[in-house]
Amino acid sequence: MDERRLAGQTPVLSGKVRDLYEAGPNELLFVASDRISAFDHVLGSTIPDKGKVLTQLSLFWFDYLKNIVPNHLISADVASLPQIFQPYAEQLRGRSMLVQRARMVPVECVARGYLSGSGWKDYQQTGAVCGIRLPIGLRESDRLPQPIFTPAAKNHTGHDENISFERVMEMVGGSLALRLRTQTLAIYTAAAAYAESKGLLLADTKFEFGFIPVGDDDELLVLADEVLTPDSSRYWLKAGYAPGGAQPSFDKQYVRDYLQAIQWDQQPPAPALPPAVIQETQSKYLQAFTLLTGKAALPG
Ligand code: Q0Q
Repeated sequence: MDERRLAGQTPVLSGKVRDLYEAGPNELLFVASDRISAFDHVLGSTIPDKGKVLTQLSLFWFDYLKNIVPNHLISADVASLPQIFQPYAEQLRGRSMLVQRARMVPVECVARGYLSGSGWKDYQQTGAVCGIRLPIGLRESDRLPQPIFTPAAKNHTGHDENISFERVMEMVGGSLALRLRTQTLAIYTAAAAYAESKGLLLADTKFEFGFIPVGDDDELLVLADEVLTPDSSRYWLKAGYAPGGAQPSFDKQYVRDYLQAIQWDQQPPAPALPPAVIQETQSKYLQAFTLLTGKAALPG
């Protein structure tokens, strides 16, 4: 699907590369586009099948993790979508999920197994990440002694800001804060071990949780949003892992290298990508899909 959204339908929520549509009183339609963002900007080119790969990876991980944490997925079969979406079936096939509407927890639940990105920046400045003190002398991309919970929340400008566990407790209460940390680390640990067995290091990842109603007066905490995709996670090729500096992004390195080569000033409008970079990037997404799922091709 190109950068267009569903013609005639207005998303109830739109992100840079994904959209949410109303699909009923308790349902939403989560659609992953082929748009790609880099340095916080949506680029001028789409990557064919990117949205399908990311959706199929979420579906894979929801199933892999089903004994660890429930999730918001209802169905990924376009035939089961409400009638209003049937005219878009071909546009939605493979890149959409009908999900249960949840009362979202306003905390980005990030788990880190390695020191990278904002975690590396915070460590360089304070020796800690989200208030968690780390051993002295760690290098960029070093594996951490154990995975850490490093939550974030939207600040007043709408950007994610790392926050402490104490702040999470203030925001959602102590009991839920503990549940979020425990669940986040349990999911990360299981996913990272699986990914490493397939040759990929899961450096860090961001989960979103929400509550869905159960019966008349109960709620269930579920894993929502997309899960363990290259857009919500940092994946590195284990074979090339070399701490002491930034690692190549498994999926976006070609894009980043190109944008650096043309000396883009990171101001809009974001440039388009040359065909070779598009093809290489598409290939990397498909490679991630095959490595993790064992499937040679996307479903038809
Ligand atoms: C929900 N988002 C993310 C988002 C823009 C996705 C709200 N099951 C749910 C979900 C989900 N997933 C959400 N709300 C209620 N129930 C997901 C951040 C934002 C486009 C797509 N925001």
